[in-house]
Amino acid sequence: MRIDVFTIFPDLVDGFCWFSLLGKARLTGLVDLRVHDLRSLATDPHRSVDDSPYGGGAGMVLRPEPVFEAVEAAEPVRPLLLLGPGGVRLNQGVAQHLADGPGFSLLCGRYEGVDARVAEHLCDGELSIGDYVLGGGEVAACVVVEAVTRLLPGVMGNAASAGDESFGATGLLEHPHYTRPATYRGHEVPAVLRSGDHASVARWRNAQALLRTAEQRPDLLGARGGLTDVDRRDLAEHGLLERVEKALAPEG
Ligand code: JCQ
Repeated sequence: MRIDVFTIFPDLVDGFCWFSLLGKARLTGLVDLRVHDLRSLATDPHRSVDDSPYGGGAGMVLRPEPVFEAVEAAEPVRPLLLLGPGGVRLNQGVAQHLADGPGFSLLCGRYEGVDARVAEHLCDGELSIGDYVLGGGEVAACVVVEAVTRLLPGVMGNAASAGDESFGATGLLEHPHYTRPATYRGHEVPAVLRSGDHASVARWRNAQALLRTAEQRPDLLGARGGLTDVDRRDLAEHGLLERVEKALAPEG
């Protein structure tokens, strides 16, 4: 997959994206990530990329020329998405949609905003990572690149991991995880996980995932269509059915 990122802080995005499994995926060629400096084609002595807003007001606006010229020179893979709080909200479905395609590009906004002609006449859409304002789109770009690339076949170490987890096939939060030691500061790992009974472990994990989701993110269970007969069975086996139904009741 090819990804192009346009930013005035290329080292920040490129550096982050060399770490961990994403860095490995770049080394093996699974991910062709190209980070472009918006200043590289600015020709004026100060290589400025911003200017004051027409109509007045505080702050600066990212100028159209360096952005159009950097993008046209790179011929990035489309869609080109402008990162900013006004965009389509990133979630696991959006990440999967991007992972299913041949690639995409990201433009990192900065200052008080980006000249509106960039969004209207250069970009193909806008993408947000949440309802808060950042100083610039660079951290948001790292979030999008990581969320998408880890879904690519071969990027994660274990092929099953990506589908097993929160918001994967189940649409639930994950069950709790434990590792050694079996007792830490008096807190024990649940006995079922050490029983070697894989079917029991699977039913316990489903019950725990349902409990966590019902109590912390009941909206996710609603979106999934509520409890199935199997869910009710697994919860009842562990004495959790009433607690989960209470958490899902209209009053919460
Ligand atoms: C991304 N949620 C918040 C900052 C202006 C497009 O114009 C701007 C973009 C930014 C950076 O992005 C965010 C953001 N998702 O703040 C200012």
